Amino acid sequence: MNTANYHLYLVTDEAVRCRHSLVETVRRAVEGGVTIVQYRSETLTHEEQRAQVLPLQAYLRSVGIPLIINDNVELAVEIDADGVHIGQDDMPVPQARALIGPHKILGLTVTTSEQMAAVDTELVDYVGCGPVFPTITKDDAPPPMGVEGWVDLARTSPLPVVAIGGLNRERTAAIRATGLAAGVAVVSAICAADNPTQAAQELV
Ligand code: TZP
Repeated sequence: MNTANYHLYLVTDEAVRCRHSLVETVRRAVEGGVTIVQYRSETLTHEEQRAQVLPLQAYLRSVGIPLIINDNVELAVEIDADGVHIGQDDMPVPQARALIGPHKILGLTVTTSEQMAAVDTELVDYVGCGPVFPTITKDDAPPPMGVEGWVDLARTSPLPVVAIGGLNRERTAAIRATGLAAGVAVVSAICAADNPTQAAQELV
């Protein structure tokens, strides 16, 4: 298994309008304690994504923070990103693992106990579970599972679990208090903040 520090996992998404440029937002967030970053775009073309992610990758490499690419496995391979995160309806896990090789991080979204039972721990490194709370960031997100639903799912995980979906300061504290989270992932709590450094500090 490839390991990473998932403690405060920033997901960037153009669905949330940042107050600052992408790299500046991430730079400030890393100053506040972000430990891993996922680049996520549902609307940009492959070329646009690459143009946007390359400066972000250069910055993250300079500070030793891993960069994960959401869904676009080809882009991850092309730029030699640190890993990919895929959903249940994206590229199948074996195919994604074959393309990225054994040493990159592979994350998988899991929203049901059936999906959790089916996770291949030889191929996947961590699971992302959510949305815990309602989110305005992901249009096609399933209904929120709440902290209790999240705990029920996380408890059965054979892999590190990252919580996602509507997480702010109080909700993050509630998730961390369960002792089951390897990390919490946020988009708007950091990206939409006036001060991404302070926002990240409040989630650490
Ligand atoms: N997957 C489940 S919820 C979500 C993703 C990508 C979006 C989380 O965004 P926010 O703004 O932290 O609720």
